[in-house]
Amino acid sequence: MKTTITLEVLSCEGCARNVAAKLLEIRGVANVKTDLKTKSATVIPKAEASLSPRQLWEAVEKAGKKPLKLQGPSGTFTSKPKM
Ligand SMILES: [Cu+2]
Repeated sequence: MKTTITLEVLSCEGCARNVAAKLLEIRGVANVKTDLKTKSATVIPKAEASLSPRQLWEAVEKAGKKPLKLQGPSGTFTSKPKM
């Protein structure tokens, strides 16, 4: 199941690429799609992989962006998930 992360700001392709690259570094992530219009990144896991929402949230922060909301199989979060 995919996870969608909405960011405070995502205004150019360079930043979108940077966010996608950080998310792709996480083990178990198969693909990442970004959308400047909705300021979001959608993470598709590899089959059977269950991703840590906290790790995804932190990857966005490492790319210098602020996540506002994360929605995925483990729930909906509006602050950094604990796990
Ligand atoms: Cu940018």
